[in-house]
Amino acid sequence: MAIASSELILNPDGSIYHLNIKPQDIATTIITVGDPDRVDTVTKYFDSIRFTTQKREFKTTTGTYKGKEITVISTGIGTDNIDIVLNELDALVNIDLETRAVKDTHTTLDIIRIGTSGAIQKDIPVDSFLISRYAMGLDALLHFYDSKHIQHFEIQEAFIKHMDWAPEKSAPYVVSCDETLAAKFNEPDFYQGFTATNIGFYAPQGRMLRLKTSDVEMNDKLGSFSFRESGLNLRVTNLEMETSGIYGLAKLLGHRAISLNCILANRVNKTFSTQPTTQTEKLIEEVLDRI
Ligand code: R1P
Repeated sequence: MAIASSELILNPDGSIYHLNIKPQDIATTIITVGDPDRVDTVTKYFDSIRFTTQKREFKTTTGTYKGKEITVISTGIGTDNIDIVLNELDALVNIDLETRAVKDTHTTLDIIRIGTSGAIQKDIPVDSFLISRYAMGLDALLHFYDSKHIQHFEIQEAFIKHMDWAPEKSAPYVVSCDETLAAKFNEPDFYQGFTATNIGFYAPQGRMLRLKTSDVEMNDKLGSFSFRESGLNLRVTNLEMETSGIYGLAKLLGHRAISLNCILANRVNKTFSTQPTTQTEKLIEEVLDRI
């Protein structure tokens, strides 16, 4: 059945609405970064580039790295943008944009986020690398999708209780990475993380400049949460703004996703990296060589 033009919006040249790209413009391995300027920082390592475009915060470049075709796309900040990027990337491979019908055969994308983040555990230092094995979504995105079957309810319930989570905030949801892709990012090079994703940078991550947060103990409680049941031993390791949305939507849409973070701040020790650009670039090099 054809999807209406109001639901699947295409530009006059046939490209998808926000990303401004066509099916032939992307590879099946996709690296996402937050900052549009970071796209070039990744693709400068490529052997060759065959496509590049930008619309709003969504810059896309496709090329090859050591012979492997990869697309790098910037998402901007937040899970609201992740909603657009994941749905539109999926539409490019799994919907026939001419007939507007879902294709009979499914194409799986490998989606690899290379991001930056702040640790909320004392022992995870700035400049270290972390893979998010799980994500705690504090951002509500997944609740708008039929998604209960991919959420980890036991962890969610324990978290809500531990945090004394205020009911006026959206219910936390827990989603996980793709284990196959994650297997390439083990200790000691990568901390194995449980990443909390929230909808803002300041109060939603416990920062107070001139405004007081509604729960001044939020980060302390986040840091002291632990879940030791069902063969799991989890603690919340870091805070950022995209991973839960990527994991949730990738799983629902049948794609494989991992999120890799360069830890730039330690919120407990109150430290910030003195070499954020160099370290983020080191993470990029690591990731390109492992995927
Ligand atoms: C906030 O400064 C931004 O940086 C982090 C957060 O998730 C948020 O997007 O990630 P990126 O560096 O990947 O954008």
